[in-house]
Amino acid sequence: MSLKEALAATAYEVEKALDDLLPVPEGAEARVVEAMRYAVLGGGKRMRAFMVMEAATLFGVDRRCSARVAASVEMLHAYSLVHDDLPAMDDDDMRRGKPSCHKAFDEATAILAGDALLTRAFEVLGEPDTHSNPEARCELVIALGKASGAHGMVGGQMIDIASEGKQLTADEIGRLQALKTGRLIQYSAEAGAILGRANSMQRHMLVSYGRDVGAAFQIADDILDVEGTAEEVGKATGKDAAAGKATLVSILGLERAKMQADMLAKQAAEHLDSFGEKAANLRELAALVVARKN
Ligand code: GRG
Repeated sequence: MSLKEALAATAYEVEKALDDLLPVPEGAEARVVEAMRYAVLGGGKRMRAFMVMEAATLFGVDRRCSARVAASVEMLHAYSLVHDDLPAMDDDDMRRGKPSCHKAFDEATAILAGDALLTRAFEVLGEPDTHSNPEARCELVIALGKASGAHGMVGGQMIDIASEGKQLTADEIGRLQALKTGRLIQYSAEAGAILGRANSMQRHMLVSYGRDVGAAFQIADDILDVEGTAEEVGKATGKDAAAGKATLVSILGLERAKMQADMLAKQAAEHLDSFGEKAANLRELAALVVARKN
């Protein structure tokens, strides 16, 4: 199976898991679940989900378990996109090629849908079907909390907001991006190791892989913001420059930024040497992340 086929097959599997995990209730609260489903189903590259599933495959984890963790990560990711698109944040009308959640529903519903996606993500991780070992479930919950909270993704978003109009150094931008984007991608690889009860060296290798893929991904995203069109990317482009936001592209220039992303993707793949052929898809994914057009 080619990487493209593997990505499509995993996306299908995770879509099914998300559909099952988000049933629409009776009653007036149905609207928030409809908004959650609107935000998380039927879109996105499912790159984080693929990383969870592929990393778990290295340890022969049951795919029904890893699909639940992949679905949790996609719920958490979707929450961040819904909240990031709100008028109080980035104020974006389009996401994944369709109206953003607050445009399709309303602002209050979008806030609630984001909140409920976040909480459902943790609930799913804690449920016995996710792993027979409660210690593994606790580790999944704690690591996701660290990756997504004030010392992770939300912290990165706070730094981003607090830095508006300021000239950041390359190191400061690197830290901001490692928190805002990188930590959840890193978690996606680490979650596979947690599910597989990997030893500390294997877990460390997957964490390093996730960290470098996350950094490469963000540089590629900044490059797309400069070079991509809204049709290709599924959201407005040119936003960083319009907002006067410093990125590694604005500091290093396009060519050096591309070199840096390529270097990180190569380094990410090298962290997986000890896993041999079984990690071929994850290695190819690292290359795809920097070559992508959306
Ligand atoms: C908690 C409000 C809040 C925000 C956290 C992650 C984040 C910060 C905001 C999301 C907006 C954003 C542009 C983040 C940068 C990371 C990024 C490029 C996300 C988009 O990820 P993709 O390309 O999206 O994987 P798909 O749609 O393919 O899932």
